[in-house]
Amino acid sequence: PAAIYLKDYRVPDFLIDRTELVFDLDDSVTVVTSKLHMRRNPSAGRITTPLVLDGGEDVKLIGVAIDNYTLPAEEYHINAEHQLVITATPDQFLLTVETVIEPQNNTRLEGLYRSSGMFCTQCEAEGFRHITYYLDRPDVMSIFTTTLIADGEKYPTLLSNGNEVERGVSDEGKTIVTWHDPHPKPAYLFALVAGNLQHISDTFTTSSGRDVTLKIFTEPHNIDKVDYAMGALKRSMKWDEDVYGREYDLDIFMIVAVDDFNMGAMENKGLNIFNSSCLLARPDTTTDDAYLRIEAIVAHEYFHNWSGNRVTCRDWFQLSLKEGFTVFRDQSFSEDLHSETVKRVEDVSFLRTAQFAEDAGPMAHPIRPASYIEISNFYTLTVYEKGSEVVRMIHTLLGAEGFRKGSDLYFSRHDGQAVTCDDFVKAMEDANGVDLTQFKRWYSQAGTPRVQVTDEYDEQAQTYTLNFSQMTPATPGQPTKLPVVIPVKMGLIGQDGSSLRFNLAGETTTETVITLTQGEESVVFEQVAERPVPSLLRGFSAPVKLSYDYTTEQLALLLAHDSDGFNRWNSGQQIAVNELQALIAQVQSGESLNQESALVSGFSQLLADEQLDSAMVALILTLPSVAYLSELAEQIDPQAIKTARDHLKGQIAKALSESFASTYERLNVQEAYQPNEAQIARRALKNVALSYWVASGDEQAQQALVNQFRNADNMTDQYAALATAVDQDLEVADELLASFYEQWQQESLVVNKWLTLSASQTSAEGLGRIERLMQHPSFDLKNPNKLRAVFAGLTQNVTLFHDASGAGYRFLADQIAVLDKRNPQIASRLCTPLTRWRKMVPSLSDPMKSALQQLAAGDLSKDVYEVVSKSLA
Ligand code: HT7
Ligand code: ZN
Repeated sequence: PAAIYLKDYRVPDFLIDRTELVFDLDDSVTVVTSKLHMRRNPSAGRITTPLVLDGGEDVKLIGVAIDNYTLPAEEYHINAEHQLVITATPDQFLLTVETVIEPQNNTRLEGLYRSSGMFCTQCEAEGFRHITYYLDRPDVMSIFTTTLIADGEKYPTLLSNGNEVERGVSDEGKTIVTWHDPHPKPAYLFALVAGNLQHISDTFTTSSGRDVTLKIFTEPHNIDKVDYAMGALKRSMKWDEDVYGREYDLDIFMIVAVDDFNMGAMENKGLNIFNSSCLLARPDTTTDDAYLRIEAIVAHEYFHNWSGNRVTCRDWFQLSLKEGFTVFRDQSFSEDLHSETVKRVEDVSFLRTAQFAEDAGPMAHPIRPASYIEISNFYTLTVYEKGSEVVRMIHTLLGAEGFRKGSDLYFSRHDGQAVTCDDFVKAMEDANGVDLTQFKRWYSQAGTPRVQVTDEYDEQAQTYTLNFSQMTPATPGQPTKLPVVIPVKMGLIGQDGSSLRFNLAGETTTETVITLTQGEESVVFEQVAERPVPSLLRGFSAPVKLSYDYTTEQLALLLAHDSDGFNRWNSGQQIAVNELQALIAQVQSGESLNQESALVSGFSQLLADEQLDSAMVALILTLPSVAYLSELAEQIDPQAIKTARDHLKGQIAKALSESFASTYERLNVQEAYQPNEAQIARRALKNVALSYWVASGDEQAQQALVNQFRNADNMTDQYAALATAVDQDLEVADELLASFYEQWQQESLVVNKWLTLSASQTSAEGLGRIERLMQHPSFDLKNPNKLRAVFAGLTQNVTLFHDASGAGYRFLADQIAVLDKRNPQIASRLCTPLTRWRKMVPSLSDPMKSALQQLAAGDLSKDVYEVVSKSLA
């Protein structure tokens, strides 16, 4: 398959002013009649090109007409890329195209498909072409009118974008509903839903006093799980008005939950479609983490109404324009509504674990990639999470007010347009009178920059100098890199833990942002009263790997006293990383393992202080994950990492067993479940304490765990108990897993948790266990959530997946090959663990590479081909 390049972008030859679609939905075939009001694009400057409309192998063409003239076969053809080519057209015309599709046989879940008896769509990025022939590119924006015709008894709910404008009954007694969306949009934002759904309704009055109807639809059995999402939607609408001055622009906003969905959710104009796992919530079936995630995703999709829909992308290389910006907006929303530091720690942990790994692997790409084979492969952590960090750095450099001036200008200047990342940065520059030319390297350079810091203190002169050097390692296709702009937010800490004052550029302060631009540079701080400990990269002000040679004592000082909450947490993590890396080396060389940990005294103080924020304490007590330690490793040895981590946890647990027990008892209070700040924090610390207490080997802890599992009235506590039993391989784990399934077998989303834990359990059955789970009645190959559940469990299962024989890797490769025939997007995402083969220890690297080679030898989709071939290159 051929690559597509950003440099080859050309404006479209034709425009579609209006799109009128009629869907005759039926269980056997769906007939789509499309009327496109088209004209040549005056800015294309080409007057004789043929009209080429995108299509798919699954679309059957019935007929084509231009104005009232039905085209004979010799005046059009379908080419090898499934495009409809019409040789000659007038400059302005009405194109009518009739096609037939079979949504019930659509297993790719792109275009129009059926999920649990309902019709739904997923058109981003290039799904619309699987519905009908179209100019399926984001810079072709059109006004859509959509008519749905269906059996009203089977499909009483018939939805599309915009406002409902007409309703009637056909001669055959079918229901006919017409929707009109007045806002021009690209086809990727088109949506329809037809089903037998229930909904809840609410209203939101916008800041200018307009009432908007809000509706959330689900299958009837889930209607008791949508209230939380409705609250989240209203909070999001208010926040976007308050913080960005953005009002909603239609009379109705709808959300629909579907079970089979390739990603989390989709921001279709006025009709968001959600994976039910990202929308449905009830205390007994949903964990605290999931509540917060649901709120963030509802917000994310809602925020796209401006950052993505009103102002959209010119082409798919600009994906981060809408995704990076919208992730930044949803992260800021959650920071504002909850604890800013906790949210930042969680987001940074995720970035450093998963995005840094992507940036160091064979699929590394800039947030604005220069080429792709399959765009679905570029909905990545780099485009989303690193993209958000890049927008956050602009926010840091300009300040909140300057950033708001920039976003106001961006939205007003480009409303109704399809634009580029350069346009976004230009609006920020113009609104603030700044030059971000060098900053834009973040958009074109892949890889995670490394920043080395050394220092000198001159006691006589009371000056303190920080020396910075930066370099970005080579990534595929980018052997050399230029220095980037790195905002380093920082302060200086005195030996007693106080924030030291200093003078920089004539200003006396305790905190500043240094903006690095060179390969090497130094900054001199004056009037520094004593040798400080630097607190660097506060709030993780840039997505870089910063290193400074801290002693354990200095890290402990920062952990106890830094005024920046993020850096307090980070210092604790750094102590743990240092100890774990030493332990990993000991495991690998067969030495006996360290029995001392500097964390014991720090953790003991944290547990003793009941005034501290429990959520922060829970985060600090959580040791770096196996995945994060793998990212940091030169060569990944998963078993050694796990052994080291289990050892350190056990050591801390034994030393502080009583403190963990009393913390657990103190926080184990009976209360009516609420997903609020205070309760979430309390449960987080309680469950971390439980997991350490159990790891200490105290039998009472096991009893407490079983009691919590059996008596919990909420999923957070029940799941935490079960996960700890499985993680620590307790004898009771099998019994608890069986009872969990028994209790929740009717709740598909809870069964997914059971599938993941079951697949992650160490057991003598080996891969037979995974095969058995895939044969289980609750498993469904069509459902991406079930696939993700089982494969997440397998790949976290260090013993099983990383077995030295390579059987785990081969098993995954075999499953990907089978799945690729049904759903290439999901198959391609499952390849990620295998792409790391170059970083594994030699004994695992070879079998992992062989599994990839075995996959490469098969007949692959574009999606899987791109990932596998780039990984082996
Ligand atoms: N903008 C949405 C992306 C999306 C998607 C992309 C490819 C295949 C399936 C998909 N479903 C949703 C989601 C978002 O970022 O808001
Ligand atoms: Zn998004």
